[in-house]
Amino acid sequence: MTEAELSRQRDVEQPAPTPEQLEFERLIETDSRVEPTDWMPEAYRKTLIRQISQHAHSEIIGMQPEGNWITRAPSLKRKAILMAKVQDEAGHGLYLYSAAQTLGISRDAMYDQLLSGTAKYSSIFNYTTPTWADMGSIGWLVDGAAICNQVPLCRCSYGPYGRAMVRICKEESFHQRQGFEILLTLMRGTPEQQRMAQESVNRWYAPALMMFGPPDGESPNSQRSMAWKIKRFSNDELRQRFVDMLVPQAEVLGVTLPDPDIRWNEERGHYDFGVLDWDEFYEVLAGRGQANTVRLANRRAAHDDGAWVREAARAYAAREDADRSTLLERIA
Ligand code: FAQ
Repeated sequence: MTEAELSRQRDVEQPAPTPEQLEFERLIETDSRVEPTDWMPEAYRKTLIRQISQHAHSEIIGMQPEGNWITRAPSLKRKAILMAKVQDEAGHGLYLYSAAQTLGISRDAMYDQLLSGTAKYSSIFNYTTPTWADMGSIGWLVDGAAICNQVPLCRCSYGPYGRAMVRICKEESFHQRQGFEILLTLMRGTPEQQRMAQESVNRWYAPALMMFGPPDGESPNSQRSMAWKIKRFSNDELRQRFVDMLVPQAEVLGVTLPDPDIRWNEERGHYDFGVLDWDEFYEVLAGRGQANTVRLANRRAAHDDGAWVREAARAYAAREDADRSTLLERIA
């Protein structure tokens, strides 16, 4: 159902649409981009701010599980690769905060929401990373899920978000391959390394599937976001796509996906898979995951430690402004 049809269904008494509303509906229906200067319904703006800021926070908090391994990576080369990956996640967070700012929210307001614990970020980053193999699982499964979810977002109806996603997806593909390669190396190694890889995949598989969000029947935002072409596929459709992608890759790796119900369904043309433990998902969202407290505490400490950088940047910008004004006065 299109957004125009949804609105008409909600209220048949609605006044005739304004020219701005009609133009917005045309942009959505013709798969064109809505840009920051275009008129947009308040609910569309709010949905985008919600999704983009949550996404940005996820990238920033998502630096921590891997940041934990930079000093302990098994070689200089592995350290350099991991450091570059974590820096990429920081960059993704910054593009996304910038995209959200075009909708009229300040970066400080978004930081406040994150630091005060009122904002959501992806459930997956509340799981701990006790072994080196977890760097492989994050790349293969977490970045893999992120790609499945985010490639369709490159076609998001809101221009700045869609464009940010193009670059992000290119980098995520590289991240997924580096994770796959870590696991492949371990699976070609000693029995102990193989066990480490399998044990890690056992822990990350189900949480990675939960990254796509609750089942469609429990997803309050999906229908609206799909009508507005923010989301192009439902949570369950993307989860299915991800499982279909994982099964052959797991065979190449030689790992077993920890779900005895996975089997090819000829009729559907997809792999069937078992029911996930959604109680665990809602527990993590409620702040009771393995690492929610430590993730937020670390973020707050990093924010406080960075106060002098923000102060220096403000002083520098003020001096540049003053120099520019003096120059303009001289020219005038
Ligand atoms: N975790 O109605 P829906 C990455 C919330 S980036 C926490 O289905 P929607 C890169 C949802 O917000 C990973 N909360 O919601 C990386 C909503 O709450 P609200 C992040 C979740 O928006 C890799 C409520 O549940 N990616 O991995 C989750 O239509 C490695 C109801 O849900 C994105 O953010 C969850 N998993 O669909 C970085 C992609 N799922 O706001 C470092 C963009 C749902 O009403 C290392 N976002 N919720 O209070 C999206 O595609 C969508 O927002 C969904 C959720 C699919 C996440």
